[in-house]
Amino acid sequence: MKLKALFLAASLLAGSHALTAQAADIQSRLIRFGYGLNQDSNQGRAAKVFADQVEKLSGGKMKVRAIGTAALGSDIQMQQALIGGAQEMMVGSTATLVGITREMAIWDTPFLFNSGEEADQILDGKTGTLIKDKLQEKGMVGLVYWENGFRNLTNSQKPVQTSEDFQGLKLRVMQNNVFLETFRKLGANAIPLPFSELFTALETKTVDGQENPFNTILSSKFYEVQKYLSVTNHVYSPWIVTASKKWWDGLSAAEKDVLMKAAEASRDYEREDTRQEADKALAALKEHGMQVNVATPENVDKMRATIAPVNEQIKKEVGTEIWQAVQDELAALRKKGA
Ligand code: KDG
Repeated sequence: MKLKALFLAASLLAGSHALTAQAADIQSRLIRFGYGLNQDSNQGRAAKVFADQVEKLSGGKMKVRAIGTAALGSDIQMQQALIGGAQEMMVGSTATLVGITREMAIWDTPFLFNSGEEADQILDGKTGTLIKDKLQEKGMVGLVYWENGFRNLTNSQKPVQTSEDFQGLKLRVMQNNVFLETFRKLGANAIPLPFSELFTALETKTVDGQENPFNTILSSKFYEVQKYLSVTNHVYSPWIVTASKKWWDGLSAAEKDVLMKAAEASRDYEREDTRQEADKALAALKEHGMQVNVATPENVDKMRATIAPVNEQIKKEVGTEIWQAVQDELAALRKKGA
């Protein structure tokens, strides 16, 4: 009994020394964390969880100012601010990162994932981590992936039931060649725009439509300027939480540990929160008057066939090794029945 009590006292003492030491390695810091959606969105809620976790784990020394609605700039502008060291952190689309790390284009592959759970396994697995870590070569540090979600089409002109219905539709896409090519192949007039300009472009009919997960369509109130919603689930979009490498390299091991633990907690919260909201968002969009049609399996198959050549473009962009690694990891998962 005495040995156990001694052991317990020693470990508590060691633990408190570790905390004291760690606290000594943690400086008072203010971290600007930029994002593009509004604070009531799934992205905004998770940014607050990240901020709260950082403050808690650092004993109040590290404070995160989460700044939404692209107030610090578009995804691409914030990426440049991180690389230059003018901003500490952000969360944004992997799709807009392909100009910095071309391997991120693998996540733009239409119909790559069948479920969020599958996506989690691949993104958090060997190849997802390898691609995330490639950001460091370009001045950014990838911490964790969040879920943006499965993307669906909205427009103000007509229900889109078949591939033919895309003809002539002025469709906003993210600033990314794969999305541009995918919707051009479907016959749409694809127009790349930053997310921050999207609502106005829809409102002024500069574009007829756009594609985003139900969560974003709801939180950004696109239902106010879009009548038709076509459920296509044509691609699963990740977000990724990143830091400026210039800033990150100046942090102590203890400070990096705080940020990583907070990022992982925010990832787990965000995925759960996003999925719960997505289930309810479709019903909410109908209540807001959107006319919803679900693409039939035959029409999805026709879409897949029409855009299949895009896969060759992605394979060239990311390299055969990464392309095949993701295909093999998915096959192994599906064999296990993930
Ligand atoms: O900051 C907004 C981005 O997170 C962006 O990815 C949202 O999916 C999006 C889009 O369509 O731009």
